[in-house]
Amino acid sequence: MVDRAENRVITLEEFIIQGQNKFPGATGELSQLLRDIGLASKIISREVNKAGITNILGEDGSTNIHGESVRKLDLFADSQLISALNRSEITCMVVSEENEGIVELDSDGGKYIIYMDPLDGSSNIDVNVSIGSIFSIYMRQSPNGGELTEADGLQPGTEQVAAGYVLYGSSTMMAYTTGAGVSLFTLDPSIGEFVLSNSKVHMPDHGPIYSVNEGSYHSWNEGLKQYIKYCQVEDPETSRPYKARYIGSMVADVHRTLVKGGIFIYPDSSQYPDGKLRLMYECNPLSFVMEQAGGMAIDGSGRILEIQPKAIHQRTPIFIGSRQNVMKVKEFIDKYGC
Ligand code: FDP
Repeated sequence: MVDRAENRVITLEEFIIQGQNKFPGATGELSQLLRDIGLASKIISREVNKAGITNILGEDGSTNIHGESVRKLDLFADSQLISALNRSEITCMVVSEENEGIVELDSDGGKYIIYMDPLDGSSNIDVNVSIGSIFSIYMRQSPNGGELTEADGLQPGTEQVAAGYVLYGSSTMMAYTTGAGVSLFTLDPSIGEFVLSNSKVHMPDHGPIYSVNEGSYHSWNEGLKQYIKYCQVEDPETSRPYKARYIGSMVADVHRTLVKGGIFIYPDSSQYPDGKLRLMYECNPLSFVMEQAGGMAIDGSGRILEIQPKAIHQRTPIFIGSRQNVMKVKEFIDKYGC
């Protein structure tokens, strides 16, 4: 966004510093963390953009802890983010989708805990479809420098101090929240900076779009089947039939939902009894962003952010998007069962 008053662009760096200055007691560490993530994602964006001309497309031959084949770009993104977080020594714990356990850091004296999915939507990497990075930031609960406890690592999403994502699409965008609204930045390749596009993202309360992998229809519960039928019925008064849009990269599907409204669903099913998507580094951060933009995110019964996690790689069903759409799907689940 051009700052009309001063008629100039505002970079991510400046915006973060302006935010920090509003809190005179702030140590600047959270700002540093956001800047580190911003820098790592610029490097990832550069590699994503030239993926076809460098030897970085394709699988690296291994599988990750979830049994999915690992792409070389996944590993590149993972190592860029970890080294950015390692450098500033303000992080005590990092959990990444790519690593089974907690990532070893050079120093564990910091006060922040990071959960991240370095490259979400990896099955889309080789076909030039939008992918993204997701991050979620918590404060440690135990005293700095001591042993980390379970209470540090397994905090509900309501305790996030910041969260966001970077979308590597037709342009690279970064959205984040620190709990006071959502800010959206676009990477301007000519100056190599994220530039503010919208400092107060507010999503539509309703949107005529549903997003779900309909190939799994027969493994869904009755409530969801009935809701999707409802979306397909013709009723101009309620803008139905809705459009179906499914990219298959959660970041890209959620970003579209944030901008245009509607709903993104990854349900529990006979194939994935607990859902497929990960609570700590996919669903919590994107739910925090969505709620801060005026939307809603539930697991079918309650708020995603209130789930008490039991494991770092835990999965959850998710129904996320415009308030009216999410409340409507809940009506169907309550009526027909989940
Ligand atoms: P992917 O398997 O390509 O990494 O996080 C997993 C994820 O992508 C999400 O980004 C995406 O929304 C979902 O899985 C797609 O799953 P389906 O292929 O089962 O639709």
